[in-house]
Amino acid sequence: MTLLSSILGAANLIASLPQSITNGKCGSVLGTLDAPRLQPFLTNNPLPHGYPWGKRTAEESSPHGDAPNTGVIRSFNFEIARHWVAPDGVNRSATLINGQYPGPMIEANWGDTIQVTVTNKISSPEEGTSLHWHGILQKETPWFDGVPSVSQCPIAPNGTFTYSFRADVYGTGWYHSHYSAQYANGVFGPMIIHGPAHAEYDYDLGPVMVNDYFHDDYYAIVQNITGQITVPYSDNNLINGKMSFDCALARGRDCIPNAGVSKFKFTTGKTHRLRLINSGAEGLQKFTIDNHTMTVIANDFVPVKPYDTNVVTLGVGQRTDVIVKATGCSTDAYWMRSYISTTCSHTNQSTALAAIYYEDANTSTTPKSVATTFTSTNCSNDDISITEPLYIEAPPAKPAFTQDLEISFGANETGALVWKMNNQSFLANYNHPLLLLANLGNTSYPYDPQWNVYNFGRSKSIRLILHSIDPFSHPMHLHGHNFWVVAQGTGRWNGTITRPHNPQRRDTQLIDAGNPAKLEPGGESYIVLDFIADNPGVWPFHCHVAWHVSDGLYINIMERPCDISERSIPSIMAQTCRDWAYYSGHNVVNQIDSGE
Ligand SMILES: *[C@@H]1O[C@H](CO)[C@@H](O)[C@H](O)[C@H]1NC(C)=O
Ligand SMILES: *[C@@H]1O[C@H](CO)[C@@H](O)[C@H](O)[C@H]1NC(C)=O
Ligand SMILES: *[C@@H]1O[C@H](CO)[C@@H](O)[C@H](O)[C@H]1NC(C)=O
Ligand SMILES: *[C@@H]1O[C@H](CO)[C@@H](O)[C@H](O)[C@H]1NC(C)=O
Ligand SMILES: *[C@@H]1O[C@H](CO)[C@@H](O)[C@H](O)[C@H]1NC(C)=O
Ligand SMILES: *[C@@H]1O[C@H](CO)[C@@H](O)[C@H](O)[C@H]1NC(C)=O
Ligand SMILES: *[C@@H]1O[C@H](CO)[C@@H](O)[C@H](O)[C@H]1NC(C)=O
Ligand SMILES: *[C@@H]1O[C@H](CO)[C@@H](O)[C@H](O)[C@H]1NC(C)=O
Ligand SMILES: *[C@@H]1O[C@H](CO)[C@@H](O)[C@H](O)[C@H]1NC(C)=O
Ligand SMILES: *[C@@H]1O[C@H](CO)[C@@H](O)[C@H](O)[C@H]1NC(C)=O
Ligand SMILES: *[C@@H]1O[C@H](CO)[C@@H](O)[C@H](O)[C@H]1NC(C)=O
Ligand SMILES: [Cu+2]
Repeated sequence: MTLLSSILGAANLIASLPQSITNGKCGSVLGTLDAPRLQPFLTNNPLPHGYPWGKRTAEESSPHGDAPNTGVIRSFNFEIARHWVAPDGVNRSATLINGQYPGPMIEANWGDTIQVTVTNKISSPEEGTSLHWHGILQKETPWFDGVPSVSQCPIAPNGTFTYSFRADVYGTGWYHSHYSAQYANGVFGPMIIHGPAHAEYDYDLGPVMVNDYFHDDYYAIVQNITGQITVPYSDNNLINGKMSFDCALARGRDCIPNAGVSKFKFTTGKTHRLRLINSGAEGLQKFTIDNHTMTVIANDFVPVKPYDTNVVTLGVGQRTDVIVKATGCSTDAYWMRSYISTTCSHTNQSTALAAIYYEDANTSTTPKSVATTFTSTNCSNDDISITEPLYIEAPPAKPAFTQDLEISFGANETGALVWKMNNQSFLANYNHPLLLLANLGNTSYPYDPQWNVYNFGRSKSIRLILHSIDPFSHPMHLHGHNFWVVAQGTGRWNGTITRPHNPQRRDTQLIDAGNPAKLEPGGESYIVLDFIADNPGVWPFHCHVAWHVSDGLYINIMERPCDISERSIPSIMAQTCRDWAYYSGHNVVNQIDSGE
């Protein structure tokens, strides 16, 4: 019997393993019926006009320009170390934060300061680390963006580093290690920032993290694929860190069948907010709920005018907030399903399942609902003509600078097969973070073309026209900004902008697969991204597929370098580099990939 038919056909849905073995011994309740519903905001704040953000509203305040400053600090202590866990029943050594898989939830109000003290206890073997706060703009603190070789040196083994930044956007986010592909080992978690309401709903069920899952250590995977054409197949697909596995495929590892799936509660007639996050390494997800329609209300940190769908497409790094009306009866149970697209990605077990129980349902029963059929099999996000931001904002009619970028795959000068942007693959140097060099006035690196720095000088606005002819889709993520997606499609862009007064905005967008068999102009795919250069710093723009960024699909955008040199950077940044220099001078750092 296959895994899915054994789960779907089971008499009851009682997990064979406790939460402490599947998701870590330190008290994570994510994915269990004990997970608390979230409140509209944290109340231990000053509440001018009744809200932490005062009179600001989603319709009239820019979600990325008008952040309040509440003066409230939310502190967290994160210890990163290796632990044995079995999220799907296969016992493996993972790299976890505070012993939890996924990592602890960060929750804050818009305008609060999030302060996270990270201690690197990764041992046997030791590794550097650093944490990136996906989607946070970091306008006041570009050095806390968490990218080794760009904004900081890695945190050395046994080292401690405190990130401190404003929750300058609101909605559903996540954080993850940006050191090599380390996050695929478990170094990630949800980050929820409460802001002005922009849709009505009764209950906030909190994060729903979906991710492809690999039993092997990320290091072994990267070692196997770097410089080659091999693609790794994920072993499983998880919702909030849970799913069962077919132990016949465990390749000799300890495996316990029926480890258990995540469970959620619905209340008849009520509306429920689900915060979908693709925290995977490679897999593009198609998310559905049997017999229920979803209303999309935000993409990444950008609220949108609500629209209905029966399937949500999520590239790696993307988030979508949906509202689901509980239209069933009080004793009903339904399946939530997320599929790794086998057209767009590579997996040996595509389907993740979680159970939804209505208020009077027996929470041990196996749902008997029928899967939603959907026709969206492409590797694109929803059509940008239907994803309209709630807060209206037009890009400049004519960008100050336009940069064409061509994605390709091929041999580098030493014959390794790598990903390239404009014929150059990225390779990091952990010892020389670009932001710190730029702060010292050094913005030109003629001997280091592999750093892939695009210096846009004083340009006030930038347009990136990204082309691709290779047969993969790529979720492209820009740090420090929410870009406008002014166009996407196949062939050559003809200059037409979708909804010029208010195009789609977000921080990660899929570029669909090109068709290498078709000669131009038919075979290319493209996305066109505009942003205002209002954030002096060095901002990575990269594919979020862990294996692609490992193989160099990455550039650095240097924005307003003159303003970078005027910033006063905290001395902890230089100290972290001295500590890393000491560590790397006395130990071999096996940088197997681009570094990111
Ligand atoms: C709930 O379902 C389980 C499994 O089918 C069953 O063993 C149990 O008796 C049921 N509980 C109630 C209260 O009906
Ligand atoms: C997983 O393996 C480790 C190391 O062999 C062992 O200490 C631990 O008890 C195992 N966990 C389970 C649930 O079998
Ligand atoms: C880190 O601490 C552990 C335990 O004290 C020690 O064994 C290890 O050598 C230390 N590593 C470094 C790089 O200092
Ligand atoms: C690496 O490749 C070898 C040879 O193909 C294979 O036996 C091994 O399982 C692979 N390891 C991982 C982690 O993919
Ligand atoms: C080519 O890529 C390989 C694999 O990432 C790397 O080790 C090597 O240094 C690269 N060569 C050059 C010239 O950048
Ligand atoms: C649920 O969906 C199935 C399959 O599409 C359909 O047959 C059934 O009528 C639906 N039930 C409800 C309660 O909507
Ligand atoms: C996963 O799928 C690939 C491609 O179909 C196959 O070569 C490989 O053997 C599979 N691995 C396992 C563990 O089933
Ligand atoms: C891909 O599918 C989505 C639905 O999920 C649709 O909105 C979009 O138009 C499709 N894109 C293309 C290029 O066909
Ligand atoms: C791309 O780079 C390679 C060296 O890695 C060089 O041989 C080749 O001429 C370049 N191609 C183009 C079109 O610039
Ligand atoms: C800038 O930094 C690069 C990389 O460390 C170095 O090679 C170069 O000499 C520096 N330039 C100046 C003017 O210091
Ligand atoms: C440009 O492309 C868009 C989208 O493919 C199409 O709808 C439009 O008709 C084209 N306009 C011109 C002038 O070719
Ligand atoms: Cu990619």
